Amino acid sequence: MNKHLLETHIQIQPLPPRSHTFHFPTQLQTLQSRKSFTTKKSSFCLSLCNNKTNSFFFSHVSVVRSSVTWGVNEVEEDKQLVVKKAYPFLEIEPKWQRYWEENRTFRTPDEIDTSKPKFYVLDMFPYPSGAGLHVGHPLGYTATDILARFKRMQGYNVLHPMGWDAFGLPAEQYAIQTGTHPNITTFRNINRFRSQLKSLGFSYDWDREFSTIEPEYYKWTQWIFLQLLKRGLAYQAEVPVNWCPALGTVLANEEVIDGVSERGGHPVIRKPMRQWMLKITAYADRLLEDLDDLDWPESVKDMQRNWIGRSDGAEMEFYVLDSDGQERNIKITVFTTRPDTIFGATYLVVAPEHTLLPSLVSMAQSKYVEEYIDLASRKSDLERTELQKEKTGVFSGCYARNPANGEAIPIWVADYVLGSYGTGAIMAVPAHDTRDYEFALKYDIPIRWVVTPEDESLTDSRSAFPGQGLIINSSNSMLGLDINGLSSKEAASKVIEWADKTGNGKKKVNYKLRDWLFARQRYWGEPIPVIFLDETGETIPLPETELPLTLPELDDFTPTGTGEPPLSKAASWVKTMDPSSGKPATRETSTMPQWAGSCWYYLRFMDPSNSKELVDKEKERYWSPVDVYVGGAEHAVLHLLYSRFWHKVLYDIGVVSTKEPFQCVINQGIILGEVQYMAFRDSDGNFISADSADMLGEANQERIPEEKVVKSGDSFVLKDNPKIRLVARAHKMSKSRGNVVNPDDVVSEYGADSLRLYEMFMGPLRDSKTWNTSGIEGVHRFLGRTWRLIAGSPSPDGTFRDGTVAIDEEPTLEQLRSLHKCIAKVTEEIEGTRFNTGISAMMEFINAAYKWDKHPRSIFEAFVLLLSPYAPHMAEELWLRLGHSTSVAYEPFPKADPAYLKDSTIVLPVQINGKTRGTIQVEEACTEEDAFKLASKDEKLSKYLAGKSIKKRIYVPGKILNVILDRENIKVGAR
Ligand code: ANZ
Repeated sequence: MNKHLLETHIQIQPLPPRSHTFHFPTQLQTLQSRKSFTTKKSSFCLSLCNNKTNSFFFSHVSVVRSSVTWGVNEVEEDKQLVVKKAYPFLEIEPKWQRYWEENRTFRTPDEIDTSKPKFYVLDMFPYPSGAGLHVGHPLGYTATDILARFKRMQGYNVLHPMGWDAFGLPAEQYAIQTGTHPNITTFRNINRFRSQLKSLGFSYDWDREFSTIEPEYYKWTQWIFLQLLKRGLAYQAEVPVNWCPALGTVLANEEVIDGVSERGGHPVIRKPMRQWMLKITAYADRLLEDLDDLDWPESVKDMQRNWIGRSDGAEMEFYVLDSDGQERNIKITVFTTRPDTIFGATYLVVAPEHTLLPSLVSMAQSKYVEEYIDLASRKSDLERTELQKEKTGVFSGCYARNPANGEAIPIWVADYVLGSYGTGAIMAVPAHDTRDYEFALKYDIPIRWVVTPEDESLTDSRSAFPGQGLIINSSNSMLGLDINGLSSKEAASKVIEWADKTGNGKKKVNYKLRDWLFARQRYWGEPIPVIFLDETGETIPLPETELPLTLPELDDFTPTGTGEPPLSKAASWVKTMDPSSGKPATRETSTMPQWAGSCWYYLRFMDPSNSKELVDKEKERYWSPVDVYVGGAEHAVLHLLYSRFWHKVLYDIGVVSTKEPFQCVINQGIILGEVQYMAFRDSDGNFISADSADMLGEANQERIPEEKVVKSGDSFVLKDNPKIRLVARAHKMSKSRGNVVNPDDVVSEYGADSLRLYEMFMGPLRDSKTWNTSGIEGVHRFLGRTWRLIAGSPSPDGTFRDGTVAIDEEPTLEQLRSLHKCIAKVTEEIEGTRFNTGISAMMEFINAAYKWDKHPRSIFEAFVLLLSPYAPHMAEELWLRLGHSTSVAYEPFPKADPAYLKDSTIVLPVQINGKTRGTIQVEEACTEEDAFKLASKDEKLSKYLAGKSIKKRIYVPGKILNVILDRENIKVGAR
């Protein structure tokens, strides 16, 4: 069991005139392991723990004259839990969650006043895994919740929904292992996720909740597929897949690790299979161009740009030669981004899967080429293109003619050229491409320099020069091509122009982006709404009226062994009939990939129960686009690119009104586990400093508990021996490291408001941060202080009374200033999604307010509203206690009054009988009476005023105070 901490609030009456030191009984200590505590304050707060019993307790202190006595009551864990917390969150949090649920406080009605502005704030909806929520989830969810609550209070119509991305591999794998139907597992997990989210007080409109596995939802996913099919954007092709012969199944990329199956470690090969593809490449340019106007992290935009990978270059034709050196009727088209280097092309390479290869290979070389092709089929594209990997290849036995200089150059087969990119063939220019250079050296192929750097000093014949420069050795008068002396750029244009004219090639734009492989040989996914006529094999899309095509019940999810998807086992479902002709037909048995359901869910939230349309047009026009979309950086490419693609198709067919789905995307950072401190020991078992331990292996490391560590300058050292430096490291939370923090535990120990506040206070939303338990204790203490300041201290038995300590009195200028500064800062920081600094502003306010004698209600009311997006449970309870009967959710968010934001103390000149005798520092809006009082107290001015009778005061606020004394006084003064 963890050592339990208790924060206890202590009030001392009467106010101690001087500081007191409290010595704790031996078994108690403060959080900082202090044995005593000194304070001048009349009330304070301590976090204490009992080292011996590890039990909870609460304590009270009383000051009798100058002696202090401690009373310590140890209590059992369960009985007094509520009493012992900084404030009664265990009572108020479930109470308000119930209230919100019963009153459907956060429901966004279907029919809304569309004259009001809208705000659509969305979380990337989770896959409900068996592990439940981890503390990383609430990071983004709290941020969006603060925005949602803030905007509601500012009068926006807010759409803040939640749902489940529920198809996917883990549920199916679990089904294979245990026989539990994925439906059961998925719903169980969803229920757990939902109740966890509710326990954190997120203001989702739960009436709009859905999951992607509901037929009412995937009906429309299937409908979109049919639209894609209609427009030629869905097609079938033979595509290589990861085939594992031993498991008899196709594997997803993530199930293949280093060429073997993750499960069982069996070899995996690439095997062509008939697959559904989506033509995302048709949208490559629009996906690229429209990125510019989005308010997304630049890094994400760049990742998308690289993924789309537009390359401007040319396709060049190389005629294949027969053994006599005569041109055959076959040409190899290569893609190059450097047409300026064509005179340096000393060989060609075709990918092992190039379709022309069989017609090129000479008899003598065919055996080697076949072996090589077999070897290459076992490697992934990534392995093949890794720069560090040694290049391999075989000679095809055949030559081609370089169109620029007429030379016969050898054709090689090498796997560093991919069949899936460009034309699957390259002109190799070893002098100017590092891969080609390495290959040419290895196989003794000529290297010809055709570009020189403009800066001659960069010339180095021991490596390739891949840069741009001035062209040399590049002229052929017979063919009419001379590019010598031109810059690379000019030369490239000239070569393209020449090639176009002579039929040797043309300009070409290529994309890295591939069409999207849209079929999975899996059970737990959306069925693809297509049938094949038994007679002719013709592909027939299901009529839209037949949707949804529901997933059949299946008890056996194991692979078929033939590569056929598990759905082929549902014989009565598979055998069907073409609804229009009545002819026997067979259903498609592959399902859609997990990405499908998450491609368009944000649209469905706008109109979740529409059975006639995917989304009602008017609703879509009002709510689109999503204003803020928050989620993990791991979705920077695929999910965001796929949904942008679908969105653009839906735009083209008039279903949506905006070109882009998500105006602003924010990636929340990762939460790493608590920092771990490692010490090193030498071979004799003695501690050695971390700087001298580089050469030691893991075996000599030892984890040191935090309490034995102190900070010294920039490093951490052993408390007992500061010469020993330690290594401090934070790791990703993982079960195997045992550093996973479960949000449920945090909620039961500190409350949801503390968790929410802590996750926002840890640091900027977008940064990665480390978990730190004392950090959560810090924000929990802040909430406790806030509570006591407004609701009052607990009675000696630890219970809190109803109501508040606020009084109905006009606030002072100082109080208004503190409040409005806080309002301005909190507002600005929420708008800038800098939630951590917003919290600091609230902490400063509470610190200032602790010094006040009186606590006007109006000040606290405004503060509670400011706090409410962050700590909504506490805010609701305090709002109620401040005398309100409705939720804070739709109360107007306080507005900062600029009048209180200026630092408005001024230096006011004071005249006595028209002569300036000194100055006083006053508030700009200071009254005449206050200014006069200050002047009378001023050391210099009091000499002129003390004991004098005043005839008149002339006060111009902000300008001057003139005091006219009685004549009598003048005489006296003159004497
Ligand atoms: C000749 C050349 C000379 C090239 C030179 C580069 C430098 P990106 O920017 O990625 O589009 N290439 C073309 N198709 C390929 C394939 N299927 N597999 C592997 N490499 C391929 O790069 C295009 C360049 O990559 C092309 O330009 C080609 O090599 C190579 F000094 O052609 B280059």
